Amino acid sequence: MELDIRKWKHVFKLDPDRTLSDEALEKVCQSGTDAIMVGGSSGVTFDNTVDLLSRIRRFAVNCVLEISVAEAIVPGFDLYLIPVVLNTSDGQWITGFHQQAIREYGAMIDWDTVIPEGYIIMNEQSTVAAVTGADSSLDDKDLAAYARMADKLFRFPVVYIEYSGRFGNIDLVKKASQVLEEARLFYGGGIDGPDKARLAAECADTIVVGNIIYDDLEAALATVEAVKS
Ligand code: 1GP
Repeated sequence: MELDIRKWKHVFKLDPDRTLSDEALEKVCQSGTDAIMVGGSSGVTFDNTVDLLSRIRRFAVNCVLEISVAEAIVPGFDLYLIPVVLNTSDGQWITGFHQQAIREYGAMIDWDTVIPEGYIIMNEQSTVAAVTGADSSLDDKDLAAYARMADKLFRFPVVYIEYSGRFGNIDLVKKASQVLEEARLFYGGGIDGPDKARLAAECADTIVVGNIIYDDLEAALATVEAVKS
């Protein structure tokens, strides 16, 4: 198991608020993916996060939490990914919630396990865009500027281009990827099988596969092989 995110090509994102059978979870965890990311945009609680973590821990796979609400910060994950939404004017999603969580738990945090993500939300119809008030009407230059800002100004180790629920404009993603020098590019959104997985992996370092796990498990599993072979 490689805990170095710079080596990850493929990640499955599981939503604690959705139901997955034990059999499906076993296939996801044993698929050869580099990590399971636990996270969601709504309905994430401490209890459903603990429950999912304990089920995933039956398998030898990296398991990381992408934090969306402070109440659902559960100890015991390998890493904690902290989204900082760049394309919102709502400061709560940039520093507000983060400051409150650090005020509460700052002294207890093992900072070696914390990875900030410069988050750029590109699907205006997604739950995450609605929740964070993101302005997703970005052209190629806007997106590249956010990516460069994340990389060079804030030095985020990860830039996450999030199209959650819809496959993105790969030309835009490619242009953003070209300006990155240090940061890893995570891409997520609408990957529903091996073809889109390959397309996204052509410009992103790491692809994140979510929804399709719940809709078509075999197609989801095929995305691993597509980007690893
Ligand atoms: C969502 O980026 C992930 O946060 C994956 O997106 O659910 O559309 O695969 P999908």
